[in-house]
Amino acid sequence: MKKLLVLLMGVAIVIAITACGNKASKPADTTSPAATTQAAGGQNVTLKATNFKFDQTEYRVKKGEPVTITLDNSQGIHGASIKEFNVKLDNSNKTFTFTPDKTGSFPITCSIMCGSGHANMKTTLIVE
Ligand SMILES: [Cu+2]
Repeated sequence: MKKLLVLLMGVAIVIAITACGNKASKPADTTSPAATTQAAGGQNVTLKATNFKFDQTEYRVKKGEPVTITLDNSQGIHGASIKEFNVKLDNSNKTFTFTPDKTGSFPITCSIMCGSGHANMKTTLIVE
């Protein structure tokens, strides 16, 4: 009888180890989509707009890597335009992704007549 018990326990241990092995392989599967997302992440620029300026005097990005640019109107209603890269953002089109193919300084201007400070509402995109 004792021998049978030992045998059953042995089988139980083998099953337990096998079950654990299956569990251990699952987290490895779930990490792979996250790694893919990171690789495709690229560069993110957020233009935070208030009356009547953007939150930074310049925004730096790298040439040849995708840039996702987002307009965040935290005060007033503004637009953002970068003519060189055909970027036009406003409240109905807040995000745009492009890949800068040249280096330099490119003006970012407000594209909506937002009020008295509109003409001075400018900043710069610097591509390095
Ligand atoms: Cu404006």
